[in-house]
Amino acid sequence: MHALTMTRRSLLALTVAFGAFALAGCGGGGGNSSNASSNDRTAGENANANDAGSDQLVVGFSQIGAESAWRTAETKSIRGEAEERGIDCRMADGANDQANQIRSLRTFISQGVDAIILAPVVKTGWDPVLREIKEAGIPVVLVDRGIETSDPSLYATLVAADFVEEGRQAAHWLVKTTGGNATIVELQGTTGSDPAIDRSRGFREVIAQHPDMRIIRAQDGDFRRENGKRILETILKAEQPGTITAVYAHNDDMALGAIRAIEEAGLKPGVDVHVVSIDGIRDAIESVANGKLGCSIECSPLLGPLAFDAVEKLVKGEAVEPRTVVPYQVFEREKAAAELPERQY
Ligand code: GZL
Repeated sequence: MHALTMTRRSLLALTVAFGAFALAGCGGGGGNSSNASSNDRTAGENANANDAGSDQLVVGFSQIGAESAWRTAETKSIRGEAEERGIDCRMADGANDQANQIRSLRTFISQGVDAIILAPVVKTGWDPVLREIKEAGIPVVLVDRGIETSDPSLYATLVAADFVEEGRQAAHWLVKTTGGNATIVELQGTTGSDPAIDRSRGFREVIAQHPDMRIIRAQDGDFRRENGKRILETILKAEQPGTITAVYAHNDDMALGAIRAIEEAGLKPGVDVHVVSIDGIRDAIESVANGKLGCSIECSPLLGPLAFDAVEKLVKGEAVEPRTVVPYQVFEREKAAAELPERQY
């Protein structure tokens, strides 16, 4: 175990012990209540990351929420990997609210965790709490989404896909499929989030070279399937029949919701309206294989191994790469059909 961690944790253990004694003297209860769920400890034991003598790594994981199948797969990967490695991973579900995530990060500081994994719901507003984490000497690994910061030293590394490239790939497929002529609805991810900003940017960069590719509606669906359906229903009712010929969704969940709306409007997805999205979740691969979803650009959620490789290096004081770009693949019909039997998520 890293010497720094031992010192910090022992010091914290002593402080908590003294504090509890003092509180008990005042009739208070000691310990920190925390909304960070832990695999095997009660709130009272959460007062500090670990007994001073234990050498089990304790990692605080601030997860965005559970808005999509992709998110569920990511959570499973990170928790599963911690289990594999015998790491006490305490996940706090942010319910897609940055204020919740910031509160959980402060709980992790008070618990004296050895490292923090953060999936930041939006790009901005993290510097103050990241400075507090840095002052506490706790390394931070960003997964899945990046942030804007005035001080890049506030986190050690970012493990995420290249969202701009994903947007470009989606546009290339749509240009190829429609011959460069489409009237497009864009279903956007959470406003202010790294993937929503960059998937929009990459897509627009490519279609700007094709004057007959026009985005006539763009709306935030928060990466949720029910929103994709609701937004498309409204737009199909508002526009003249045949106006909308393509949908670009920032994730598969919204695309699959949109496909439901297209069919309920009596239209044929893949014929009347071409749909392209990003993630590569199993439901989407199935939909591509049966010709409803046209293409899904994979953005792997299986980030657990990479995240904990970085954590284990950092707690030993070893250097890590500042950025790991998670590779993608493009699933069109034939490749999707071949992939289905093996699909992990
Ligand atoms: C991408 C991730 C996005 C997925 C969505 O790394 O942040 O959030 O594309 C998820 O499905 O909700």
